[in-house]
Amino acid sequence: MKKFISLMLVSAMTAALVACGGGSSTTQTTAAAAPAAETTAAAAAETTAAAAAETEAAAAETQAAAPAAAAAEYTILPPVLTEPTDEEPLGSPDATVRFKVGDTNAMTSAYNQGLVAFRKHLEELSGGEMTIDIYPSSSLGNESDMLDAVSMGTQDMLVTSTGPIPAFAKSTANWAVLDLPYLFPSYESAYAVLDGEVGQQLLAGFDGTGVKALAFWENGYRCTTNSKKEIVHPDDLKGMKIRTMENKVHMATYTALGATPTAMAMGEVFSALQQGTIDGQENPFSIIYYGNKLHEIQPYITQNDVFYSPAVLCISEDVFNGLTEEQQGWLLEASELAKHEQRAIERGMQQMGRKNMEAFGCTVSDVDQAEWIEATKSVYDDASLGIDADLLAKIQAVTGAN
Ligand code: EAX
Repeated sequence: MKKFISLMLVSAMTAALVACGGGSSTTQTTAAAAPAAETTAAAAAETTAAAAAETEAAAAETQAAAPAAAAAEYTILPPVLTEPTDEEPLGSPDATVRFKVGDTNAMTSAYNQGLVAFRKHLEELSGGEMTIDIYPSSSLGNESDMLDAVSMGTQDMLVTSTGPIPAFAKSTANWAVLDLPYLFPSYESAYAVLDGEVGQQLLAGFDGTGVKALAFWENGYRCTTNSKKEIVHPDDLKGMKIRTMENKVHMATYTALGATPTAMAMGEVFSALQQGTIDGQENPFSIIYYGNKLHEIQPYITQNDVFYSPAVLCISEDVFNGLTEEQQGWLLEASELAKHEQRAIERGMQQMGRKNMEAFGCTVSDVDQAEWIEATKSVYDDASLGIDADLLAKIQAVTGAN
């Protein structure tokens, strides 16, 4: 069964690659100030081929709108529009070098489908010597505890959102810039920044902390859900208790929007929503629907895309340094290869998640984004958040946004 499932995933990816143009992926070398074409076109994208055509159209638009600033080279695979399966958490029993990887979402989530792709590459590259065992659904703890455990070497690896990173170490405090609302106007602009110089600078901030940050994966565009009423305008959030990550910038953003933010680890969110101690929360559809089934108790979902949320694949520095150079090479290569696939899986889940939640009977609302950008602008000037102005300027030079 496990073989069959991984074969399905591989063939979906191969189909996606072929649809994108003769087996090669699309590589962009320009910055993207384009609108979030994939989000608006989500409803129309029925097939991988259609999605590939859209990606190309978006790329053409991107080229036309590219600002002069230097941007990274990035690869974008078309979204994977195949429903995820419940994968086997444990890697091949024959592997002799195996790492425990923790995260906060179910096996059907974008993080774990990405980890399955990573594991496939790692097992193949190492000739079966290396693998990972996945510990999903907060089974090793919440993100900030896992980050600490990886830094102390008591846990090998994790995939985490940026949530706990600014507070993790002095040298990672500048990651707060990535949590700003409406920072990345499109997936392409996020990839151009994160796969470029700025991304490298941020990943290097982990050096010496006990954690090695391997690559930027994707959590996705975060949207608000609640149990009370339809939300279309920021004003509709007035007085609502919304769970955010334990992250100062996200909390300040929800305060600016008029809500009462309550910081909480993901593992506690479902029961807090169920008990009514909070009215709502915010996350990408891949997590709301596939990762944590929050739609079952949150009938109102607003596609307001407040934050583009990156994820990071991390390994303990001690564990990494204990590997041979060849093993380190396989690990790095697998994490880069899986990065593009994981992002494609996540983008597919954002599209499919919306449709599935509509079919489930949820009210899924769109917004006038300009209104939300205006309502959250003050967060950029909040001196208490410690946003690195130089880094912000570098990001905006690539995205073309301000
Ligand atoms: O990293 O806590 C959150 O809302 C995160 O998006 C989730 O745990 C995945």
